[in-house]
Amino acid sequence: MDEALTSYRFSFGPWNLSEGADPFGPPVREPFSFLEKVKIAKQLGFEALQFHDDDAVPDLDSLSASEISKQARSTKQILSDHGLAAEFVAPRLWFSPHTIDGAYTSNDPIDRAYAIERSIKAIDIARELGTHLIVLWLAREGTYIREAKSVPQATQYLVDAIDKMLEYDKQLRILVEPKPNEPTDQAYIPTTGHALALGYRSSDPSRVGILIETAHQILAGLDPSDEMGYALSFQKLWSVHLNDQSGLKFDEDKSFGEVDLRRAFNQVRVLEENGYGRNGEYVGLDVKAMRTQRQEVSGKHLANSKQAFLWLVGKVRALNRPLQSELIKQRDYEELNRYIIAHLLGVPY
Ligand code: XUL
Ligand code: MN
Repeated sequence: MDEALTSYRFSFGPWNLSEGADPFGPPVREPFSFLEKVKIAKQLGFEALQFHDDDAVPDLDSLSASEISKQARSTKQILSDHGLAAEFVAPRLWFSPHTIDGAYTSNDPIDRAYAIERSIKAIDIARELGTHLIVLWLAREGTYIREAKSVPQATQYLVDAIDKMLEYDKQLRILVEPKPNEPTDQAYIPTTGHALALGYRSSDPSRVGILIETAHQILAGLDPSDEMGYALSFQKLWSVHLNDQSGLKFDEDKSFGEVDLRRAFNQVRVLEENGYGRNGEYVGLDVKAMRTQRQEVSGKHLANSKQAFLWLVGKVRALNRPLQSELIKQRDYEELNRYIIAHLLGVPY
């Protein structure tokens, strides 16, 4: 590989190695221990893991500050022993009874205080794991019915929460992961544009960026590569959750490229053309193993997604750029279309 070209580093979250439970049925596989997950990550050539705060420190709500740091240090030790880094920590603000009606935007001040406290704990954990990145997937910040909350008020609560985190740790960088719905009917920060604007309302916009997940963009009726390009133009694309999604339904988290190879190609193209990864950004995955996979082959969605990404990097690098430019100049997009299809299929053009 050319030295000047990006060589990508990959990450995923331990929740991506799961037991196959869905809302209609129980687990169908034995769980892997955290250590086993770390070994799988290493064996598949990943360089970092992503964390929910309680992936790193289970049951953290029942632990003291010193117990939390002790457990976080022991998680960090396992990572270091296997040559893995922690990419980010995301406070899990959607499990506790305090987050039933939202976390930062709950109507109950006690719940809002819990959300901030929990986020501060996530920051402490991130520090122990050696990362300055916090991801906010704002799972329950929205409403089931419009009349239940005030949007300007909720937006202010979100800005205030971000400001408190930025104030607590001066090295912290926050990545907002937008998603339009699920579990809420309508989320308050559904798109890249909303997330970006929220960051610019904060006390330090230079420390608020975006994580874009493929499936979330599709659920919002948007094109993932265009959204990535938009965030890149603001230098705000600090992580990605690559996966795939078949139409407008629940968040499927399918393997990258599984549904629409050309859509996957364009995501890789926009990342590659804009130097994604050169400032240390990881190519993150958020993919779910099919419920039908047996446990011993339930890591293949990770291997396949990474492989698909790398194959598509090859396709992007092998694009006939002079031909592309010429067809753009002639405005012959039908011919460009034909060339791209031939290129992706690997048939003579
Ligand atoms: C939810 C989702 C989360 C975040 C991390 O749809 O994508 O896994 O990526 O909390
Ligand atoms: Mn995600």
